[in-house]
Amino acid sequence: MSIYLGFDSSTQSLTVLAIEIDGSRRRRIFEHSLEFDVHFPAYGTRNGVLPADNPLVAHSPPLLWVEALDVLMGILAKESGIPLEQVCAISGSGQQHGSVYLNNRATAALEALDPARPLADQIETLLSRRTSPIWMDSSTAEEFREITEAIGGDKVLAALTGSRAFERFTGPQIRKFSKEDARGYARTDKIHLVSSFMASLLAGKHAPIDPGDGAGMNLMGIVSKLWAPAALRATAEGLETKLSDLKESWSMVGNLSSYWVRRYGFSPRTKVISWSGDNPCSLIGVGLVKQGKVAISLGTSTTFFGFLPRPIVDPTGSGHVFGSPTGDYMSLICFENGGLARDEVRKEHGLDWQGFSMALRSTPPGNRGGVMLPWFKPEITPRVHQPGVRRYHLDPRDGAGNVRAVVEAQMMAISNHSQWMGVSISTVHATGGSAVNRDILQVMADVLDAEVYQFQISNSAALGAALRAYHADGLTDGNSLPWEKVVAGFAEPLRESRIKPRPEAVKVYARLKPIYAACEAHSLRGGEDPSPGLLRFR
Ligand code: XUL
Repeated sequence: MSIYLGFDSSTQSLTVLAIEIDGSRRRRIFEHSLEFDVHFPAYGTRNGVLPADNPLVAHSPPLLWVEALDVLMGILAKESGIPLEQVCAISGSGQQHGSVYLNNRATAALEALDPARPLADQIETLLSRRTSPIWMDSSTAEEFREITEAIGGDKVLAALTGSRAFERFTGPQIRKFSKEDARGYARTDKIHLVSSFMASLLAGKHAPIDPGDGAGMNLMGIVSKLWAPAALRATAEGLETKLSDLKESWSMVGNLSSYWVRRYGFSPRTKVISWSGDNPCSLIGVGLVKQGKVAISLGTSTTFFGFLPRPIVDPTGSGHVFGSPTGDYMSLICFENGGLARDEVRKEHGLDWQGFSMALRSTPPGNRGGVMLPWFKPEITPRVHQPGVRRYHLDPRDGAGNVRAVVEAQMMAISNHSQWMGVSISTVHATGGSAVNRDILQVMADVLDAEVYQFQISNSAALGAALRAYHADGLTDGNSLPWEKVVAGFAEPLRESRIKPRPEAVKVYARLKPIYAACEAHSLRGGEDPSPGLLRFR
């Protein structure tokens, strides 16, 4: 019997998922989440993010993640009933793009963590930047333009790194830090992603960055999977000496540091496997280990992604190619106005989640031509700098209409902006917190004209991380298990969960999707007024 742990360090919470594998018997044995705002109110975060005057700025306190890891390990030791000394390997998933900045005391201090003292107290003095810019930050427009120009344009950067520059990507974020706080940047000895930072805490040494998460930085060659010197030069001086190494996703970082062994009773033989980004981990957690199907993750962000055998670049510039933890690739588009936008509408109209579902059920597909552009926060896809909800033929006081409008908008945006991937979508694997809501998934099925499946474990990022730990544990023992076998029995969609597209609704959305695109164009680029089209649609 072998036990594996997968962590998910996300925007709003830290989760751990434990799986047990005993021959063909595979089961989840424990899952626990700590919501940052609720469990660690002293950090003052809202939805995991520090309040800021500038709506384009989104930072989180890295010490919060450190403390959450310590507390969650304590819960594993005291409340889970898991024999911790039997945990073979641990891996994890981190919110992508976020970065953590450490000074030159970190290397020695990580190796000598004192199990008698809380971890956060020991990490505090190692930070050369108190806060971490995260994926919701869109304050680096100037820097991403400078990087793009220095490298020779969007197309060159996209071909080199898999994405043109994006505000939230780590390269533009590092450049901004180096410009605004040159001394802080000079004091920085090591820059980590959330994923490699958390892995470093576990292993008690600097962990490498994997190509899954490394691709979200505008710094890694997407084909070579090495740091791209031209991108480093365009970003900040001396960057090549500050980044952690890039290594395959299945690399063993080391054994669990004695901090965890002595403080909580793990075995010193427990392996720490490289962490990856949450989307690459989810790819594994929903079983997308070969080409064909696609997944939609309904978390704080909404992401749409699929497995790719080779990197292809989005000619429209809104999508990304990341590494897959299998060693292949994945395509992805990301929407910032996901879970929080749905929640905003729900709260605005005084509804609970049941009321939200009822509203979806009581309104017709197409919402009688009432359209919302749900840009509560700056949007990534399409790029929206000035946040603000836009409505067409939709009364802001109409609760049910606004509920349907926000969900339809999210699904139509996915459909319209994913065309570059060139995949014909017939089946969608739905994951993330909101994937438990079948009424939301019905809209997804109708808009995309695809069958939608749910999973037994909705935190596919934590599951993917635990499965990656299992896979890598085998590899380090000379046992190379095919990925289909790794994910079998866990990351399989529930057959009985199938939600079928309804032909009448599919026809409605085939007419509405181009009008939705016209609303976006009207609002962002001063395109033609979509009202006549909407009135005809009604
Ligand atoms: C992906 C992205 C988000 C974060 C959320 O590019 O920015 O999905 O990974 O944690």
